[in-house]
Amino acid sequence: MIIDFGTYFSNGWRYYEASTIPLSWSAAKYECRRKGMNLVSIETREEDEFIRQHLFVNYPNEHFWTSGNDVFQEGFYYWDSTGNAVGPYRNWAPTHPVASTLYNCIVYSRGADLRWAIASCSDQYRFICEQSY
Ligand SMILES: [Ca+2]
Repeated sequence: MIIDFGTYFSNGWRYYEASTIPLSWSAAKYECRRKGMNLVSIETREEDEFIRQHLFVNYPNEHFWTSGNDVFQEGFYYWDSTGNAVGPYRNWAPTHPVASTLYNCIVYSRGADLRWAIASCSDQYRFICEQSY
C-alpha cells in the first residue's frame, strides 16, 4: 500500500507524521508500525497542544486517529502504543467519552476544536504516527 505522508512536524523531542489518506484504526496502527513508528499517544498538555496547533493550521476539517481506545475493556481507555492508561492529562470533547461498545477509538475531532472524541474503530480517518523510542 502506498501512502503519502504529506506532513512531517517535530516538537524538538519527537517527530510525527500526519497521513493524507484515511484508514480504519487497525489499518492505521499497522501502517504506522510498517513505517517503524507508532500510532500517536498523547501524554502531556504540551504534546497535545503541539499536535493540535499543527492540525489547526493544516487540516482543521479532518478527524485524526490516535492510539487511544477502550477495545479491551469498555470505559477503560489506554494508549495502544505505550500500554499506559489515558491520563492524568485528558482533553475530551464535550459529551465525550461516549459510553458504548460501538465506539472505542479516540480521534482528534474536527467538530470539537480538535479535542478528543470517540469514534467507531472501523471508520476511516486520517491518522498521526509518532517516532517510537
Ligand atoms: Ca467504548
